[in-house]
Amino acid sequence: MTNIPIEGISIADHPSPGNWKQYFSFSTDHKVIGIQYLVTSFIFFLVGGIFAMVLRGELITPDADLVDRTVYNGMFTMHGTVMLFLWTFPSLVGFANYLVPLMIGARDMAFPRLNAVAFWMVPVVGILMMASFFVPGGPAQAGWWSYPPVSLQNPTGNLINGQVVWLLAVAISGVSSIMGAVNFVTTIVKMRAPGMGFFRMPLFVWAVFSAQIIQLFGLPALTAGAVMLLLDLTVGTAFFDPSRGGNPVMFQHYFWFYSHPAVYVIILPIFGIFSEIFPVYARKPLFGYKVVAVSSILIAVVSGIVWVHHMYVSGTPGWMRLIFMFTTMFVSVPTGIKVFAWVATVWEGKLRLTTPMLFALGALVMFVFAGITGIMLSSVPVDVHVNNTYFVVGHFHYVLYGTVTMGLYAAIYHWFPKMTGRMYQESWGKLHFWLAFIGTNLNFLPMHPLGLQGMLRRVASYAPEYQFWNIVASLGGFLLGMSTLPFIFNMVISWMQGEKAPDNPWRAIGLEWMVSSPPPVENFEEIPIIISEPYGYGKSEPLTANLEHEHSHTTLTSAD
Ligand code: HEM
Ligand SMILES: [Cu+2]
Repeated sequence: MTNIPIEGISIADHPSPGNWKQYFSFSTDHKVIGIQYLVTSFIFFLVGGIFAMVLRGELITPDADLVDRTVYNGMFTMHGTVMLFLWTFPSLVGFANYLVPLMIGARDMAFPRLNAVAFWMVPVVGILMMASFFVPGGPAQAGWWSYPPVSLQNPTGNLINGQVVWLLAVAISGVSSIMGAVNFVTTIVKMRAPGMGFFRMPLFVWAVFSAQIIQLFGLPALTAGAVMLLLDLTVGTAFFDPSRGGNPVMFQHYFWFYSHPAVYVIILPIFGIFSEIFPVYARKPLFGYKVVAVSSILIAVVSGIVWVHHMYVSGTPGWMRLIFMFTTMFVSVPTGIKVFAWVATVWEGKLRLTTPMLFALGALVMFVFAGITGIMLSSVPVDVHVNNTYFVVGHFHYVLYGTVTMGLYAAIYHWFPKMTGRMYQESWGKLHFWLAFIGTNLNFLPMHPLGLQGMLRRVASYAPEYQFWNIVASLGGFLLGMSTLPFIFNMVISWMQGEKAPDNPWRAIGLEWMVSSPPPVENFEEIPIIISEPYGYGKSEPLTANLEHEHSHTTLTSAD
């Protein structure tokens, strides 16, 4: 047995899998940390969801009658913040943690302790965010992007106020993400098993790699912007305060220089999940593997030069708007290539419409829709018209719910047997899918006509003619809220007493499916030697030279 030393960890650090107490400990096992991220972020997803229910409750009627306007402002700010910083980012980091070492044939991440520290900062961020409800004046109210001068207002005059707490939390979350990025990039570059060249890496690993490179280059800008805003608020500097000679538009540059690429930090791993899931349930190799791999990197690079599309109406000169309009439209090239590759993969495949596949297909359909409205928004004349309206809210919820959250669900169901050693209930999974799919469209489709008719975002009241579509949207929102119930029920019951999962229940090809469910503490008894490309469905060569090939053989030889 080749024993590859791993910095700072020994078997003694890892309690045996299946012991629930380890999830509350400072574990350095990437699999424990992965599940810690996933469960923590899901709890915050529910919190963000409750805020969403309040928003939709308020918007059933044209008047601001359910909650006070300031409460409404706090609610949409915290809803957006929690959903982004405490649900999508950490849950994807959770999957990356769990899967990357397994998929590249490593025993753990490069820096296991750093990994654990990065994770434990997430509950700190969450608790700070929630604590902001209890400071005088309540939580931040300036929207998830906290533009000055609104974010500099500090109506209560207290030094400790919701906006300060918000900025602190965002800065800590930034530090945690930078730690994670260093760890992922090092792990993927340095810890791949023998034979696993870059062009033999699964596409989820490519996606995480590209996404984490964005984190490394972009996060310093956001963190700097947040710290400067914090200084303006607390010690009286005037970087962004126009009344004292500061430049508020400068903040928008700091913010979007990171936060546009950040949407790719979120979406790239989802693309990676699509690329893992479609071949398994279509029983076909992924179409155009190399091109899909390279387009992840291309998306990451181009995403760095499009940020001004969020600032078309911030006094940006015409020539600059034109340049950024073209760079933005260019992102659709590598993205379109991927969509084409997935469609070609499922095309004429022998589809198995299990829950993960349903979620992945549903998410792909909604991504295509979001892509169309996205290209519309990239066009200056269209954006000038619908900027700050519900059209934008509709567009990004098709991305963030329709694609990202649905894609996350696909991943949860797909890897649930591997992570827990138990099977989930298929019928509950399908019920969950249909409720979520119908709910998403009912909730977010009406936002497009509303936006085109001129309904502004971030308002607690609106003109009566907008009421019809708002009622439909609210019904969809409540349906979405309810759709989480069969999911939670399924996960809890199945984890406790589901049927025992075999090592490879989906007859998938990949290193993670060649080890037991759940995998042993050190992942691989013997480090695998990779001898073929991933996604060899329907081909006959085995994936590794040394591990047991039984699973891959059964998959490869049976044509189904
Ligand atoms: C049941 C599910 C959801 C419902 C009903 C919902 C509803 C809403 C509504 C009504 C707004 C607009 C508030 C306003 O402008 O007045 C909003 C904003 C937002 N939502 Fe959601 N949402 C849901 C899920 C999500 C998810 C899953 C994410 C991200 C992963 C997300 C991210 C955001 C963001 C970033 C904003 C912008 C906040 C701001 O304007 O600062 N939402 N949501
Ligand atoms: Cu953008």
